[in-house]
Amino acid sequence: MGKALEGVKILDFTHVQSGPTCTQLLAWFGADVIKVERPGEGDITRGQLRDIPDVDSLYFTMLNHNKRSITLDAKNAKGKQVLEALVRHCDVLVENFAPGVLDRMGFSWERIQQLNPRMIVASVKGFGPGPYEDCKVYENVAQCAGGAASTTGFDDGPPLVTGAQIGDSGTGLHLALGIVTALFQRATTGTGQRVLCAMQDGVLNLCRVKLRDQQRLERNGKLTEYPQYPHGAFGEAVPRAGNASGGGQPGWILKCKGWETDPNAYIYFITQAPVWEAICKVIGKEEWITHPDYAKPAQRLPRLKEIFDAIERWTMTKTKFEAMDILNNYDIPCGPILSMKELAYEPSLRETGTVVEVDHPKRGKYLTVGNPIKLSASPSDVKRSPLLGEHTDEILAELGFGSEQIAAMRAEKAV
Ligand code: CAO
Repeated sequence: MGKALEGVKILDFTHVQSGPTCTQLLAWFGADVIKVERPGEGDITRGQLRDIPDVDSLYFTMLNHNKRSITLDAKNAKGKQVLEALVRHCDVLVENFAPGVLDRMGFSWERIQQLNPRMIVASVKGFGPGPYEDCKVYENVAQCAGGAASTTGFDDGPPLVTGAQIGDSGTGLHLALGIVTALFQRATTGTGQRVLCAMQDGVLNLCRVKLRDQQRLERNGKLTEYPQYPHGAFGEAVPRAGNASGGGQPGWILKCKGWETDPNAYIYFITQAPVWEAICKVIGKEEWITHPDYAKPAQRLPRLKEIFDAIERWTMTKTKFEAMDILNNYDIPCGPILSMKELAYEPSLRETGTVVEVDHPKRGKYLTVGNPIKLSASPSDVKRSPLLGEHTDEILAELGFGSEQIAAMRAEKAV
């Protein structure tokens, strides 16, 4: 069996992170992803955060696997001609330019439909229609505008952004789903459509549980599983909840042996109701199993701080891995705080292809995250990212341009 998206041709007009994460996913599933870049410069991330002089950065290489690269100047007449040929040739155009850029290039939705009525045009923008629709947006702006920052951090501190790229990579994931859905629908309608993912919307979708809590707060004036309950005050909006679990089973991050020197010697501990008895036995608090203040989940809610303090006195006597082993014997949900170093060298992640070593002609071997979505009949092989314009001639030939035309384009720096 071939790859799931074999035969699908993607005109990848994306840059930086949000768009490239989307097209990388499609490439892993077997689509032919043709990355269009500006001659001489390419995607700005090729040169950002470089760890080796004059070599494509990890920022770029880790977001652009399995793609081909063609350079063309979309503002040059010959470059435009190539872009038109690509629009006719491909099934999907994916872009994440600032609002209005594609129109200014002369590739409005109407023009694209004239060229190829089957084409799906998929866009990431910072905001959907509304007061901010013309704004440029980067990751942390989306985290702030989508509700993540106001609900992340501790109550007595400022809003916090998270290291997980929920604005960029999160929106890229949403867009990939929109694209395959539109492709699915095109199979019956025969026509393309536009797919829009606004980063604010994507972040808010991932913060759905906080909008849930906003409404619970407005109805009841308090959130009983939040650390502010019962002694702190609640305002009008969902407060920052520290490390409290977002669900119905209370959890917190607790110190483990070595926390004084190791910043990641911590474990996430969930006091799941069905294993309460086991938790009490493990930490030596058997009296809490039947005690009227602790036996039932609702009775425990006002006492969570005291409960987690007691559990922490136990976790501090174990390393996070020892605690994990013991707790898992009792099905107590918990998770070690793993550093990037630990993840990079975790053998099981290498075995599943989630962490992959890739060889690059200029940088040599480097680690990347492989496709986290595993299809049983269509596994993903991670291939290195293309050098700038590596496939220009090959793609131009596929589009039907002859060698003289290509030479003329080169002379004009159109490609
Ligand atoms: N040939 C010729 N011109 C090209 C080109 C090509 N191959 N590729 C890009 N360009 C030009 C565009 O035409 C545009 O020119 P004009 O402004 O004159 O029309 C110009 O490059 C810059 O495009 P941009 O405004 O998208 O890029 P920027 O670096 O100024 O902004 C970003 C970057 C990410 C803030 C903006 O693209 C954006 O808001 N995108 C949507 C939201 C998004 O995806 N954000 C996440 C990015 S990842 O963190």
